[in-house]
Parts: sequence; structure tokens; C-alpha cells
Amino acid sequence: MMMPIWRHLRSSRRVLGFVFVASVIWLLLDMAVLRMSDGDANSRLMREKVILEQGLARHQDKVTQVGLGEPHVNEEDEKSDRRNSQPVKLSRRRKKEQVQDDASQVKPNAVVQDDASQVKPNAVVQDDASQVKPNAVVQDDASQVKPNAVVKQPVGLSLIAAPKNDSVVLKAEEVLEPVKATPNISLQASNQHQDAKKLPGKKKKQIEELPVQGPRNTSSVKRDKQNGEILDNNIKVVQVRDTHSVKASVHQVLSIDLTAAPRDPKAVGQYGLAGTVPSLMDSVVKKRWNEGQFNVYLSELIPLDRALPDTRPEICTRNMIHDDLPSTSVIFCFVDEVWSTLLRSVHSVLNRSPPHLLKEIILVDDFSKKPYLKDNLDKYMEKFPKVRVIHLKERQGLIRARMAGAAVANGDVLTFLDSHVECNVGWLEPLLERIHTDRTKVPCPVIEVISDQDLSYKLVDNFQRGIFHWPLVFGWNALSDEYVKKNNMTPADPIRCPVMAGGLFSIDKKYFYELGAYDPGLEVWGGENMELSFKVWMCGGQIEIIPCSRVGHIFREQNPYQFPLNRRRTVERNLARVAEVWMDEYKELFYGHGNLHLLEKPLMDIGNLTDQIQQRNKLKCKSFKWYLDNVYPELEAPLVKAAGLVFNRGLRSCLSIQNGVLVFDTCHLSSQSQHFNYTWLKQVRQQDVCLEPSAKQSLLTLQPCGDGSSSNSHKPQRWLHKSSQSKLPEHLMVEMGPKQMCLEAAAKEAVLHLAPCNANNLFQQWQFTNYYSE
Ligand code: LR7
Ligand code: MN
Repeated sequence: MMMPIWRHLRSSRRVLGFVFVASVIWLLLDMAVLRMSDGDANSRLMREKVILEQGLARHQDKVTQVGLGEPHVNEEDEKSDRRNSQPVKLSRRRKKEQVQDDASQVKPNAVVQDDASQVKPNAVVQDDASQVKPNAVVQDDASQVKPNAVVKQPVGLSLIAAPKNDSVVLKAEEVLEPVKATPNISLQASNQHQDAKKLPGKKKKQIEELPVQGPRNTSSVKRDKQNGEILDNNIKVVQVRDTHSVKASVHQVLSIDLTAAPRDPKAVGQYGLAGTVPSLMDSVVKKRWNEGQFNVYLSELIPLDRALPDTRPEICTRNMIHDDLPSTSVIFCFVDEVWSTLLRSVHSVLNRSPPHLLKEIILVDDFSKKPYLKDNLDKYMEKFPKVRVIHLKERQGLIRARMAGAAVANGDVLTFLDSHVECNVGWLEPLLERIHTDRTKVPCPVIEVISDQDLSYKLVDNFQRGIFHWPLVFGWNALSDEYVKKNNMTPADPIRCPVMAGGLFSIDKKYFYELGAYDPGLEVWGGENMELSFKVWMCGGQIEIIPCSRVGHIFREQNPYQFPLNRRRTVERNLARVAEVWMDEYKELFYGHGNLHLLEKPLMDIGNLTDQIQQRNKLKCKSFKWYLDNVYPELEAPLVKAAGLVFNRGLRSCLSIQNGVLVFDTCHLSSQSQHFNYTWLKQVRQQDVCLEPSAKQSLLTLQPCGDGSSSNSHKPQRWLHKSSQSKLPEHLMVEMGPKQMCLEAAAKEAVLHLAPCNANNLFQQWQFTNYYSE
């Protein structure tokens, strides 16, 4: 009985042995096929990653020589490159040491590397995206883009690998304040950051100017001499150190950069250096400036795939990333964007994103007028199957244009970018990693500066966060040294931001829709960054800047496109919608800081807000007070400008309401009937009643307080007091028709009336007990 089983087992063993040997051969063959495969960059990437991991797992130091491939070659070259290439392509930019500024070496007249001429004049794909929001008419659905379109798949993919660290264990860490990116890593921050010269940032503009969001404090990036030497030898020497016990589900951040070995190292603007234009071209530069409100002429001289200095804090290159990150759709919306900058933006994504994470790039043309953004663009992009172009049939403004892009996106995550950016090495994974950790996180890259003048790429100061000043004006603010020290922060740790800049961020697609996306009532430009930030924070999410993700953006002094209505009014109206929906009683601070005119409804109709308010209630979002207390406690936000007793200097007694009548009384701090507030809407009020001049005589009455708008005839309740605009700051001044009148205590009868303003009259001078704001 036992024998047959034993024999059977023996033969099974043989079978097993055979199976094992066959598997090994199969595996080897498989690897060979994988290596031979000239398939997409994705499999190449995976292959190289596998090899990289194998190489790293050998527990011994070794030196690998790496040839630098060209970033863009044709298919034949690509194959031969593969045949000849070293099995492991590792490179590591020696960016930190021996930094040398040799911008002077850049040839001013380098050839423009725009290869649009090579584009095959192929069919233009047209379809309509039925999912797009009501008004956003979409013409083009690139999901139908021909799969066999010619793709110039760049080779020379190089994984910029840093030594792995044994002690690294990726933790699904939760956000405490401050956020620690990689809690178990303690490595030195990049010298480049520490050494970089700090250039004085441009001064913040006044709130009232409603500026295009301003430039940032930057340090100029200098040319990497080491990199230049490497290029000369065409060889890179990379130290690969010991590593083991890295969890199977994570890998070291991929630092893909197909531009790492540029074809023309001397090209204008190469490595993010400043470009120069011969002075005889000044007039052309000037003439073409208005096309984009930056140096459009120079931009055309710079390669579309120029290399950039890797500006990440060095520690970032050691970060561990989950293997199963969500994929993303990158959405660029644009109106009349300059050709070279739009294409440079797209190429920077294609060249520096892990292909398996980049589901697609969606270009939303917001009804541009420039002809080159129509067929030419479609044809150019046919070469890149991942790129889809959507032409809106009407101008929607950037907010609804983004929603049109989101509506047709197939990725798990939406990544929005402005259309004049350059994504830097390793930019994408750290963003997606944060969402993978927690889908309610909304990560933003560090936004670095591409100069509007010379298009140089400048890194910005560390530890900057996005904030706002009244009345909802975006700004940057550095975390204090004490804060950084106290919390033991490294330059790679995520930074919690009260608000985002607006243009560059990733968000889980489902979460974006759960939040109700953007308010579609926001027009053209502005305010949507506040809206999304408040919505995210108050409804349970978080906005963060991820220092290991860096993207350059051309900061401009003016918008280069038309606003269908006046720019200022458009932005004010958008902000008023945001304030009305999200800011509760604090909206008065928004109006009070120079926006009282927005309350005058006949002049400014901010539209219907029912859906937005319903959405907020549905999500049971927290109050604006909670937001201020927990997210942005540094903001000065007193609910009233002044409060307490209202003391008359002449009469030396205090205003009081007794039996519904205004009288004077001996001042008593404890007397509630003597307590008044001076509000942001300029009302002098006690509970719900407000001081208001009677229509006919110059006497005073108490009236229910209005909402501050003139439409319900409560404009007379506005009193000017302690105003910088007033020459009589101690007075309480009110507009009576064309003239201003002042509140005066009649000396004898101790009653109130209005009188022509008189600077020296003490009976017209008033003092509240406490002032919270000038
Ligand atoms: O009607 C329009 N339709 C569009 O498609 C108007 C604009 N756009 C496009 C435009 O082509 C561009 O790609 O929208 C994008 C943003 O417009 P910009 O570049 O004129 O804006 P900005 O960089 O001056 O402004 C910042 O604030 C805006 C407020 O609405 C947006 O949020 C921008 O995305 C945002 N940009 C950034 O956050 C980059 C860093 C700036 C800072 C600080
Ligand atoms: Mn922009």
C-alpha cells in the first residue's frame, strides 16, 4: 500500500524538480525578454527597478559606471541603446558640491528645439464629453486618440538612486503637528538649500491692488559643475551602498528625469540657467512680452525639454514610497497660453513622471483665440498617446475649465497645474504618497520661481506655507525658526497650509467630488483657492505643501488674457461668494477690510448660493471659527473693531440704552446697557439694534441692524470712526446725503444729535473702551 505512494511521491519529486528547473529557465528567459523588450517606458521602468533592487540587495558596496543616454532619440537608436546599455542605469546628480555660476557660457543664439515640424498631420479627434458640467462644452475626447499615433518615446531613462537606508521603515504616520514625512530618517539637509543665497523677495503688494499672485523669496540656482564634468566624460560614477530589509511594498522614490542628459548642454536656459537675449533684440522682446506677460521671445529659444537643477532637499532622495500608489490625471487649463511654455509644461510632466502613475495629461483649452492652440496643438499632441486635448466652446474661466478636465479624467487622483510650469525631478510620487496615506490630504508641491525676465529656475526658501491676509488675499509666510526647531522639522517634512496658492495640487478624484468640487459660480480667475482650502479643512481634510515635490511656475505681473468683465470686480465677486458660504460671522471682516461696497446689491450681484450652502450643511462641515482656532490661529480676526463703553469726551459720560431710548449715564463698566460694539460693517450696535440717524431731523434713532447693504436702506447705519481715511478719527461720522455729519452730545440736554463736523468740538469726540483693530 505504502510503495505506490512512495513511488508516486518520488516521481512527484522529479516532477517538482523538473518544474523548479523549468521555472528558473522560464524566469531567466522572461528576464531576457523583459530586457530585450522595446515596449513602453513603463515596463522598462519596472525592469530597471527590479534590477536596481537586485543590485542593491547584494549587501556589498560597488561602483557602477553608467553611460548617459540622450533624452530623445528615434526608435532605432533606442534599441541599439538598449543593446549596448549597462544593465543598471543609475545616476545621481552631484548637485550640492562645487556650485559654479557659468551662465556666461550659455550661447545666446542656440537653436530652438521645437520639433513640431516633425508632427504627422493626422486626423483631429473630436468627440463630446457627456460628463462635463452643464456649461462646459467639450469638443474633444482624447480617449479616442489613435493608439498607433507616432510616439517618440524618450530613452535614457535614468533612475537617480540614492543609497538606501536600513533603518527606514515607512510608517503610515498620522498627522500631528507638525507633520513628519519620514520619522525614522535623520539625515542632513541639502547643503544647496542651506548655502543658497537669499535674494530679497519683492515686497508684498497692498491688498486693494488685487495683485496677480506675487513672486516668492528665491535663491538663484547655480550651475552644477559636477554635472557638467560628468557630461563631458559622458560617464557617471555612482556609489551604491548596502541595503536590505526594505519592505516589499515600498521602494525608494523614483527620480526619473529624461532630460538628465540634454542633447545640447549649451542651449539657452539649459539646467534652468538664466537666458540672455542680445540687446539688439530688445525691441522684439518688448513687442512679444504681452503675448504672455513674460519673456516670450526668450522662452522660444529654450529647449522644450530643458534640464533643471534638482532642487529637492537631499533627504528627499531617500524617501520610501508605496509601490501601489494611485494613478493621476494631470490637468492643465489654459487660455491663450504661449506655445513654448505650454509645451514645456507638458514635456516636464512626461519627462519626469513615473509612466505607470501618469494616467493621462488633459489639456483644457478655455476657448483660446490663438490659432496655434487649435489644430496645431492637436496634431503636436497626437505623438503622445497620454495627452488629450479638450477645446471648450465658450470661455469658462479657469475654475469651470478645471471641472471640465476633471469630468473626463480617468486617473484616481486629479493633479492640477498651471500651463506655464516645469515639474522637477521626483515631483509626482511624494504628492501621490500623501494621498495614498490619507485620501483627504490635498498635497501641493513647493512652487519655485521661473523668472518672467530671464526664465531662470530659482529655488525658494524652505518652510514656507500658504496663508491669507484680509480681505482674503493669498500670501506666503515662513514658519518661524523657533517653530521649526521646537518641532524638530527637517526641510522635507510636509507643511500644513491654511490655504493653498491654487494652481498646483493633487486631490483624490472621488474626494474632490465628495466635497462638491469647486463652486461653479466662480468666474474666470481668483478665489477658488480660498474656496477649496476652506472646504477641505472645514470638512475634514488637510492642505499640505510637500517639500520633496517641486514645480517651477512663471510668476507674472499681470494676467495676459482678457477678463470678460472687469478683473477687479470678478475677483471681488468670487471672494464674496466664498465669504458668504464659508466664513460665518467672520465674513464681516472680509467686507470690513475694504469691501463694504460689495454689499451694495444693486451694484454687485454675487449670484445664488443655495447649492453651496446646502453642500456645506450636507457635509456637516465645521465652523469658520473652528478653522481659525485650529488651522490658522495666527490670523488676527477680532469679530468687532471696538467694543465696550462709548465715552463722550465733552460730556464725560457714557452712551446707554434705557427703556429703548438713547441716553447718557455715568460710566459703569459692568452696566450691560452701556455696552456697544463697533463692527466691521461700521455699525454702532447693542444686540440687534443699531444707531441710525432719523431720516428728517438730525436726531438719532435705534433701528434693527441691517445686513450692511444699502438695498435695505441701512447704509445710514455706517459710522466712520478711527478710520485711516478720516481726518477726524475720534469722531463718529455718518454720510447724510452728499455731506458728512458728526454725532454730537448736546451739552445741556445730554441728548444726541447730528451736527456739522468740527475738529475741536470735544462733544463730537468718542472713545470705546477697547479697540481691536484700527
Ligand atoms: O479664464 C481663464 N481660463 C484659464 O484657463 C483664466 C486662466 N486660465 C488658466 C491660465 O491659462 C493658467 O494656466 O488658468 C491658469 C491660472 O491662471 P494664471 O496663471 O493667470 O494665474 P496665476 O498664476 O496668476 O494665479 C494663481 O491664482 C489663481 C487664482 O484663481 C489660480 O489659482 C492659479 O492657478 C494660481 N497659480 C498658482 O497658484 C501658481 C503660483 C502662484 C502663486 C502664489
Ligand atoms: Mn500661473
